[in-house]
Amino acid sequence: MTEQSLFIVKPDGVERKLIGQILTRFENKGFKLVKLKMFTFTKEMAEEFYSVHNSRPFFKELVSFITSGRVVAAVIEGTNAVATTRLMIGSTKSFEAIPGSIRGDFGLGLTDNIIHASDSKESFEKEVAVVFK
Ligand code: 3AN
Repeated sequence: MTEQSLFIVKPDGVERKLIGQILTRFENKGFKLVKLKMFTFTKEMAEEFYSVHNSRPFFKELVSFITSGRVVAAVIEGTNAVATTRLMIGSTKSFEAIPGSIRGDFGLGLTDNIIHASDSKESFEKEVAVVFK
């Protein structure tokens, strides 16, 4: 089923010059890039973007990290985009992520885990509205 998803190269990924390699993986996989934007999250945007996590103990750290530098957001389109993108990014804890996944190949961090991707159609719709409004 053709659908869309969103991913964000986080400040650590931008700082480490991984934007090109990450976009290439999605293009090589067969996804079409339909929107692309480089920007810095404001605190308000970040709190809205991560609102599902606002009662978690790591919420402040998460907002502080995502607002710490420029990010690149992309909307991609293709078969099974949400689930396939989650497979491509790997587990939340980069140190446990399977080699071959983006987190598995490029990092060891948890808060600084290189990339975010929508985990459902509902998250995608909410996240697009925050980032591409
Ligand atoms: P994912 O990004 O794999 O969907 P979520 O949605 O569980 O992971 O968490 C959102 C973000 O919150 C993660 N990308 C990570 O940066 C951060 N995070 C998740 N769990 C923790 C934790 N236990 N401690 C610190 N940060 C965390």
